[in-house]
Amino acid sequence: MLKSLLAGMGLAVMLPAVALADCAEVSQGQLLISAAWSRATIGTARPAVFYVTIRNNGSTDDRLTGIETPVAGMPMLHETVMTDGVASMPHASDISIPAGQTVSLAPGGYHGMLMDLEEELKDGESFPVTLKFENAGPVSVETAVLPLRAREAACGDAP
Ligand SMILES: [Cu+2]
Repeated sequence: MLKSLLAGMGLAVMLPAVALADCAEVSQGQLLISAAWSRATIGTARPAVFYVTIRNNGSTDDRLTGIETPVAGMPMLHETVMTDGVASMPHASDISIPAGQTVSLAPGGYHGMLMDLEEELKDGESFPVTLKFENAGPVSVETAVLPLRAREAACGDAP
């Protein structure tokens, strides 16, 4: 919130570049998308992850119906489900973003799975992901690549 305030005042240049890359906020319609991040990969054989925080400030429910990115041939939405202590990741056809609520794609829950990776993701780099919303339409967000063992976005003030 502080960052968007500063950006609005034209003071964004005073913030460290790293913080901006990791914690870009994009608003479209009633949605605020923030803290998009992924993890570095070793080669391209295994899929990469995509995590993000979506805040719905409106009075109408929305729905995330898919994601697209130039770094992966088949990006998908997944859910993490525990059954008898065994985790599985079924495909999620869409993710509900209820009015007035914040939904996070995060480790252990809903997440993006970037299948058919086109390039290795390197720590410190970033890449664009387009989120497709039923009501708000497509929204692109710059996604920070964090180290292999990262467990959360590197921004302290994620909603
Ligand atoms: Cu998955």
